[in-house]
Amino acid sequence: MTKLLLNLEVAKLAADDYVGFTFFVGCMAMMAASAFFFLSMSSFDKKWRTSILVSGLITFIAAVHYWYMRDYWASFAESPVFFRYVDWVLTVPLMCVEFYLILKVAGAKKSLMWRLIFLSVVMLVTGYLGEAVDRDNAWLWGLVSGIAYFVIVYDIWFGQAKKLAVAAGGEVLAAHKTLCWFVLVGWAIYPIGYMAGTPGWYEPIFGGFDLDIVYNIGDAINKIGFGLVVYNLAVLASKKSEA
Ligand SMILES: *C/C=C(C)/C=C/C=C(C)/C=C/C1=C(C)CCCC1(C)C
Repeated sequence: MTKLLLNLEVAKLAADDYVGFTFFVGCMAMMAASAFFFLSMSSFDKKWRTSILVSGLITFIAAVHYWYMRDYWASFAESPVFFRYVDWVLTVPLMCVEFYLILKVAGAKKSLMWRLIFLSVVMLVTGYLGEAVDRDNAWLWGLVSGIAYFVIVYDIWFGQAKKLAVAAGGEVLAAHKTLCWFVLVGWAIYPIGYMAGTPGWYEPIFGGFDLDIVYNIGDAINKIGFGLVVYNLAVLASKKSEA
């Protein structure tokens, strides 16, 4: 009976619980961003609606996971590694889909999308193995994950995706470039969180950071920021086709 009552209570959030705080704010921010993307959808040209829908799905999936992660942290004061990676393995491939969707105007093929999705899944599965399954070899899994990450960076900055962006030109090229910066700089936040939260030679350098705070900041920047870049592209491109 006591247990049941406890489960129904709202968990306390201590004033100095910065991890709990970032989970809470992250959850709200993802919800707000989802409402924003979904409600704005109908104001765009048909061909941009799927891109905006995907932006909203990314923040919505994150909002649901943040709801659980916030609760998990409040209940156990432990890193919600499992929920974290389930969130990522759903949302990061959707970010790869965004690249494909905006480059479709220049004739992007599905093979480009699947290649990026495959690389992102390799990056995340190896990250999970290092963080949750085989922590003694975290540096090795992190390295493999990092290689997959660099191939993604290379592909979008210099590979086929770049060529398509150049062919599309205009605001598509500009949006592609901004998304490339998100992947190069924004996504580089995650390996810092990983090194802060797993054992390895890098501990003395990154040990002072908290894995969850770093990941939560990274998610807010990347998921909402990514979505806004696509939103901005849709605004500019829809305006143009009206004129
Ligand atoms: C919305 C969530 C996003 C954009 C998550 C991105 C995650 C990464 C780019 C993670 C990368 C990692 C490495 C490059 C090496 C260490 C292990 C990871 C999985 C943290």
